[in-house]
Amino acid sequence: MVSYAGLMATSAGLEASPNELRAALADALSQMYAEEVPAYGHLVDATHRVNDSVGSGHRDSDRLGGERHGAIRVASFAELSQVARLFALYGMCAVGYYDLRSSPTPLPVVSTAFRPITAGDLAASPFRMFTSTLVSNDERFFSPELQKELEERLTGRELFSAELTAMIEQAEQSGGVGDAQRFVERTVDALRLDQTPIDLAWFEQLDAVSTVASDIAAAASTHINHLTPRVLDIDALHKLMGEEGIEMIDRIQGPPAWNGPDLLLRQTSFRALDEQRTFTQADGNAVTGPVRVRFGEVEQRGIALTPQGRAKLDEAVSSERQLEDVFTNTVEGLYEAGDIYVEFVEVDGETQMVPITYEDFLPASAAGIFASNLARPGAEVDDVSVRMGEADLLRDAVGTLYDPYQLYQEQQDRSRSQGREQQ
Ligand code: OOG
Ligand code: NI
Repeated sequence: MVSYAGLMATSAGLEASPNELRAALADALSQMYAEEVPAYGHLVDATHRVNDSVGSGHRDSDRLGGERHGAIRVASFAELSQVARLFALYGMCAVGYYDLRSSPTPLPVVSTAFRPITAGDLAASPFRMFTSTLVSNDERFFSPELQKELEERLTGRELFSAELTAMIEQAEQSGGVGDAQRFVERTVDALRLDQTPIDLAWFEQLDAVSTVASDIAAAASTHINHLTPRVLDIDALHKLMGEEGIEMIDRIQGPPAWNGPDLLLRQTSFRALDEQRTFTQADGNAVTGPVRVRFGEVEQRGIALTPQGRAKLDEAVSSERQLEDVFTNTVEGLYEAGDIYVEFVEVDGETQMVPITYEDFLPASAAGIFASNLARPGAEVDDVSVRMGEADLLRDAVGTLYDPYQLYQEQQDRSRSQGREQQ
């Protein structure tokens, strides 16, 4: 049994706000995942140690303790729309479109991230969920026979219990979720790894296409596949975890280290762990076997780049040039060059420039995100290998799909006009 201090206080009669619910969900998921994947608990502990040793001067210090993201994968756009309704009650909106089918290792999914979108809501709890949807009708991955079988097997699959579904409907009608603690618990249950036996032949058929396909579509439901705390010094964390016997992947992904402020997002992970699952064979007998579907990840978040800054970064990385060659290494210089987003904040009567933190993800493929102009339908696509039909299906499923660049730009513009009003 878990209890969430903030929610206990509000359950006396007042409805919990989406910000309170989201903070409670982040906590509850973290507790569940630490129980089920002990190395994750170790990672969170090491992250806090590194953050404490870096000190309290960081612009996001206040929110770091509870900051993390999770990831889930669903089997269809219909399932995505169920998930979107659930996350809406937690104040999480769909932001960004990532087409992972055109990445160097093509995966049969398109993704978005559910997250809070205003500075105030991010400060209250920045919890976000990277959410991928299987594109089961993409013939580059699935033969016509496999497509047919996927459709037959997945039609009618329910990700949520009847109780959670009823709570969502009730909340949408009344504007509140009622028993907040129960709502959070039922949500955690829905996102926990399901132990229903898996049809072995079906699993193997999908696994031959992609391990992502078997994880999504051979199981009875969705599950959190990793949770990622935010660390201020990922190089220190990587070293510390190695010393403490958790084998991380070798590389830190994202922009290379340089002598300027942190940009975008740098991430590293520990390998998925073997976990025993029960499979059923064609003769009805049960066998156990290992699957690798859960892992741990940690990330260091930097400043949000403008489209121009992003293009410069991608160009530097692909041509193996140092970041020092393309960027000025100060916040002021980066802003003046039009490479980053900042906020203007009044401190002791003086206007200060504070960088805006990157709240999104790095698509495995730059093509997907640059080719799609997210919030505006009918955008031109210059990469014909990326089929844009799915961007529209994803947008329809989530209701409103926000463009990350537009959100950062609006935050910057708003802070500038507020500054002017005060003068
Ligand atoms: C999601 C992978 C993406 C990240 O941090 O970039 C992600 C998945 O494996 O389902 O979480
Ligand atoms: Ni992640």
